[in-house]
Amino acid sequence: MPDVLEKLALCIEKGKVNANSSYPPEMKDEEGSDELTRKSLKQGIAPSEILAKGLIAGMERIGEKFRNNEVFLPDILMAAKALNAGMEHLKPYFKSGKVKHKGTVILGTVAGDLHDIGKKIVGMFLEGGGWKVVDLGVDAPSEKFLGVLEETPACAVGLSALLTTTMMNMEKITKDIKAKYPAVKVIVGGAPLTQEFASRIGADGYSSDPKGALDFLNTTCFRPKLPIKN
Ligand code: B1M
Repeated sequence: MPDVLEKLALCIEKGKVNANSSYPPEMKDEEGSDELTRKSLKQGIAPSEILAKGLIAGMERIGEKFRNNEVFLPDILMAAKALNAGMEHLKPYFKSGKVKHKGTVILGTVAGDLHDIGKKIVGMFLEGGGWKVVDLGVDAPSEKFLGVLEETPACAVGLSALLTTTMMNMEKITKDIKAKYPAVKVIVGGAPLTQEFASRIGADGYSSDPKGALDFLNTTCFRPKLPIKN
């Protein structure tokens, strides 16, 4: 793996945002995720590789430490800040802007849940794949999804949850959407979910990763207009 990606993953793990940030003290004056993401792009490393091997790899490491009680919430927040700084540089590469929108998808982290890093990454992939994404942010209840659907016709809704407690809220949201908008497809995802859970709550699709969510939309919701032959 390129050295710069290893350093980038370390910056995420340690919560080092940029060269000016004094946190963490042991990395004072060193480059942070801001500079290293730019450097990786300059070196010609693919944005998807920077995302997977730098940004997400670092977040997985700190997540593992959190699970083992080796770090605490403020450390996780700094890691999330560092990851967001890097993601800002990758966004333009995922939003190609050249493709005509295939349709609209509404995306949100469900009620009670404040985790949005994974959902933002899914959003970036979908935009890069030609979909218009309306991101409702975090802690979104049924009413928020229904309110937006009323104003913005969308072919699909993507729900994200990272907590075993909040994934339970997906069932009500899915049922409420299906009751009012039966044609709208609902796809769910997030670390604690499974295909079995998704099927049980009545979702149309499940994916453990952004690529799967894009594939679902492309195969289930996208109807390319065929040229009319005379
Ligand atoms: Co929290 N947290 N957290 N946390 N946090 C987890 C999820 C946890 C597993 C940590 C642990 O114990 N090891 C644990 C959940 C345990 C459980 O329920 N089983 C946990 C906990 C307990 C909590 C709190 C309750 C802690 C507390 O207060 N005591 C609290 C809850 C707050 C709340 O939501 N109400 C809390 C808070 C936070 C922070 C705010 C500090 C921060 C979130 C910051 C933010 O998002 N802006 C945070 C973080 C960062 C994490 C970990 C460390 C990392 C999550 C992450 O961003 N991963 C996480 C531990 C871990 O995952 N290792 C943890 C990187 C991201 C790229 O992956 O989000 O999985 P992920 O997204 C992936 C896939 O899941 C998928 O694609 C994404 C990209 O690859 N995907 C979809 C996601 N959504 C999708 C939707 C799709 C398709 C695919 O279709 C629509």
